[in-house]
Amino acid sequence: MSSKRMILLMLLAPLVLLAYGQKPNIVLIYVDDLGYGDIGVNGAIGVKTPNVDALAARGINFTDAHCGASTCTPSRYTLLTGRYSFRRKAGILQGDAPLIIETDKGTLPKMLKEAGYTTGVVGKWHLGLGDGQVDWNGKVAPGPKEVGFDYSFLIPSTGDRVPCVYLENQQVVGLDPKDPITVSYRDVLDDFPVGREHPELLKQHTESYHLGTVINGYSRIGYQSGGRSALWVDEQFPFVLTGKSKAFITKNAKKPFFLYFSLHDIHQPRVPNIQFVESSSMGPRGDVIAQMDWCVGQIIQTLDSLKLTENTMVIFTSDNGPILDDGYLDYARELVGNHRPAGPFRGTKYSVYEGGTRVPTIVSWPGKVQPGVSSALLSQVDLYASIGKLVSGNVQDATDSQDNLSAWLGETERGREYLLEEAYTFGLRHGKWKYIQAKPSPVPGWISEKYVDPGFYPTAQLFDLDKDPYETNNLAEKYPEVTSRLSKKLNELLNT
Ligand code: NG6
Ligand code: CA
Repeated sequence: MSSKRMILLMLLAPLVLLAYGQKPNIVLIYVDDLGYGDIGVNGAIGVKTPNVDALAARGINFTDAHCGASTCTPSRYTLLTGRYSFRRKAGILQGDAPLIIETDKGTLPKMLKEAGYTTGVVGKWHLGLGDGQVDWNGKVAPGPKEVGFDYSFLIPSTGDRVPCVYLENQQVVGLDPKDPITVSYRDVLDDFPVGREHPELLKQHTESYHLGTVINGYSRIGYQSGGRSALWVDEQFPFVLTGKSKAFITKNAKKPFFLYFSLHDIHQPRVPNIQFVESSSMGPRGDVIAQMDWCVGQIIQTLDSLKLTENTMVIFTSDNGPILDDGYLDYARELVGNHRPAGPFRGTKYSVYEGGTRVPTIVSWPGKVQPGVSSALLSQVDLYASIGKLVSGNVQDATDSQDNLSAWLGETERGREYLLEEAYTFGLRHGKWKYIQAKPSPVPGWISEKYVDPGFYPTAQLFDLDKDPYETNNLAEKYPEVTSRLSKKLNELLNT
């Protein structure tokens, strides 16, 4: 080809893209522990969420969409890999655990990167870092970069676990090399006070599991020494994380980007900034829902002001169902009133009942998606293959991920035929049926202390969700064929 023709083609390429629709930006807002009923559009009573409600008004509100599992690490593993977490035996990770995502396999961010996207993650990670022994004083790898993110700004594990520092592009932010960081989940490090010995220092008391290192008045799981100049201040999370997300969007406004904004809220310790204290009638848990809503509003405003709204797909959802008492004494149970965190559903975080995984899910893309409500049966495991379809990406190793793009875009209400619900036992959805496998073992102590019902039962459970959305009437014996058919199907799935 002559060089003149080549230059002409290069000049025309952007025009062709414009005519056929540019690749949309994708912003995934991932809230922590937000229940189905915790947002206004789904019936929240104790708190207002005007920004989330506005997002729902200009998008689709899904009433039967699920995260991969009823806890954080497994859900996030499934979201980013398109693979069920049982395959990886993924459980809730401690803050010094190695990276759980296989670096030699395909992931959602890697696929998007290959398709021309700039990819970024801001906020809670909780997928492990490093390959065994992490040295927090150097480059911490493997991590987000090796999973496919060009940029990362992280809470490395959870807000209630050490280390209590941010990592930007896999290096601790603001670390003084003269005060190096050590982390242990076994040995008591007493550089900082420890909650077990110094309850008088705590802003919120906790059960025994969270009585490790005290930082900023909150004791955490695990022990940390050093890193004084790098410590986070929990009350600043909404501003720091939203600020980094806004900066990422602004910096990449002119090319397609994927932002995975993984909020700390509404996980514990629930520590609203003073600006949000008493903004709900439910104490700290309601106040951090309002705080989360503010963060969402900031992202939407940023997209609007950069004129990106029409060409940005915003997905708003959560990593697992709600929990009132997860350890810290913040009176969430006492102050909840008539508000129902899981909406009309039974179960919570840690539970196999619907409340464990049926989470708020909104997709907004004003240039493409018609506003409405959809009851399509959807799982976050499918986002990898579905987004892959949208961007004509090279989807790899997404063993369990199905292309359900039409349902995610509201073009059909036909979603999954079968849907796996992972918790401390397994559930399978098919049409109106919900099957839960028998789990005769006793509920572990740390779960039973939390007033949650994980769904353990000595025999199989079967519910007709059309008639009984709250899963009260076990029909397993009444419909033995359905029970055995779904039991067989679930076993097949768990063994392939
Ligand atoms: C549990 C913690 C809980 C919370 C959870 C992680 C105990 C007894 N409980 O192990 O407090 O931190 O892990 O939550 O240690 S999640 O949303 O990240 O899955
Ligand atoms: Ca969570």
